[in-house]
Amino acid sequence: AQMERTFIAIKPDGVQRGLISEIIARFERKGFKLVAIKLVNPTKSFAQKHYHDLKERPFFDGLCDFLSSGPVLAMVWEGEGVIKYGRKLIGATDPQKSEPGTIRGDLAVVVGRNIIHGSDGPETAKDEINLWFKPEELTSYTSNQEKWVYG
Ligand code: DAT
Ligand code: MG
Repeated sequence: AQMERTFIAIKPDGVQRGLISEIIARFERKGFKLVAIKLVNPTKSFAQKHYHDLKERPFFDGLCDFLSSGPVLAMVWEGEGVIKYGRKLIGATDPQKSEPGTIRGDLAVVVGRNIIHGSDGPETAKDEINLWFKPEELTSYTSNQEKWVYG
């Protein structure tokens, strides 16, 4: 299998709404492997680093206030195609446009409170994992179900 890793975060709204287990379950049941997880309170300047690509957008300041408003569940998930398929599980940025069956489609209503973040490509996945996690916080292990998930 061509293993890759992606950064997934449950934003403060998802944590406060009690959706942690619901969201983790979707990645877990799919067959992806959790390799890092922690609950963190990002500062505003950290949020600005995370969202630096969006600094020219009108919603940037509010977005960074929001991300730094409470605990965020930061995770790294591993698996074949996990970057792209993780985005599929998450659904479109605007929950009004996310398909039913996706995390945002099923569990969120507005773009400013769309409960989850996922890296949008291999480069951002690498950068975001490095921003949120120290190397020693990332685990590496063989999951007992791998031979059944991948054959
Ligand atoms: P995504 O989170 O799907 O990768 P993005 O990277 O374009 O979407 O934007 C990051 C976050 O910024 C997004 O999850 C919610 C917020 N956002 C995006 N577009 C917005 C808008 N038009 N108004 C308010 N918030 C917005
Ligand atoms: Mg994005």
